[in-house]
Amino acid sequence: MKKIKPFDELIYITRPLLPPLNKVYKKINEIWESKWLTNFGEQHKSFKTELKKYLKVKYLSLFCNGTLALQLAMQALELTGEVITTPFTFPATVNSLYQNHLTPIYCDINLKDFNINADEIENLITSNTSAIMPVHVFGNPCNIEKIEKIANNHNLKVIYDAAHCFSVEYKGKPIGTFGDVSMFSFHATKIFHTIEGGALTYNDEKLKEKFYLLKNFGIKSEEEVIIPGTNAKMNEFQAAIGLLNLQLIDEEIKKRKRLNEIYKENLKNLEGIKFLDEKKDVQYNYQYFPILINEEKFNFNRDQVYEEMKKYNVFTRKYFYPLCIDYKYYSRNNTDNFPNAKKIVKEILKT
Ligand code: T4K
Repeated sequence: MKKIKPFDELIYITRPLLPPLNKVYKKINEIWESKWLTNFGEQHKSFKTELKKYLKVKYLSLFCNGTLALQLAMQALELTGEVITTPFTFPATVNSLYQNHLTPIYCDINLKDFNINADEIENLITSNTSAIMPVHVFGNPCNIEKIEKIANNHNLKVIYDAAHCFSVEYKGKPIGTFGDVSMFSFHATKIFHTIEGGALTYNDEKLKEKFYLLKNFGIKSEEEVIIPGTNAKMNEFQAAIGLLNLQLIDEEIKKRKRLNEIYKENLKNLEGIKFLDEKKDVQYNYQYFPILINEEKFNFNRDQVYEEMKKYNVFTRKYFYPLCIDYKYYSRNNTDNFPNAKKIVKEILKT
């Protein structure tokens, strides 16, 4: 058998999209000239306009990161009591509920796309439930129709954690147009980024002012502070990187689509390795390529593959392990209620 040499360069799960340095210098120069570094300057204004067009959404507000955006979305929608969400996600989703003194009620995921199992949501609704917060895990849209129907029937709000979903479309509609609010993360590890950053998209104009106040200390004017907001503004440098990366994103998605095809072609006949099927009515962004490793069939378990790949300088991740097993804010609930999530966190490997 041919011996494989370790890669000379370290291969990480993700590398940030980097615009050409000369263009970055030009942008910094513009910011310097303007002497306006943060608090809704020209870069912020242009980025917001361009991004809104790109994402094809009605309303959009920018934030310094996705986590604070999510926390403030919950405040703006005035959520109370219990929120039904998924145990299979990054800690930011669930932590945001705790930050707002809301109780997460975990609904198990389905094994097909690792998203919340919409068929189980209704059983978890009580008189204390105020919202559903699904996550479109790894850029795969949830069962949107069913979730919206349940929300309408029970008068619940829906906040989608769309952190992985930049530019994704479902049945020809932009993903950010569903639910009451969707949150996008623009962290450096995301396919589209502003170093750190995030956005909320929504259809209700009334939320626009609320988001502005919540991220800007609640200041309405020089002489009026009307709510106890925080500081979650996107600064000019973040917005400038966003503008530059918007010029690169379509090419990047094409590149990742091609890589996805190459992975699939090479892994398709390996027994014990499974990857996600593409849904016909989704336009993906190909940000991640998660695989499931079935130890019995593959002869090695996920952790062994993870360690072995490190020897070749390939650094995969076990997202979202060990969250719903070890993280006390999950296990405090009865973890027997989400067997599928517990199974997937032991088999998943992201490249
Ligand atoms: N909801 C969901 C479902 C999310 O996945 C996230 C974030 C959020 C909410 C919250 O959004 P933000 O507040 O972050 O906007 C990373 C990211 O920090 C996090 O944003 C992301 N999800 C999560 C899935 O991944 P870590 O702890 O795994 O990142 P880290 O530092 O280990 O980086 C991963 C790899 O990327 C490294 O091995 C090397 C490479 N890397 C990383 C950075 C930061 C680079 O090559 N360059 C870099 O600058 O969380």
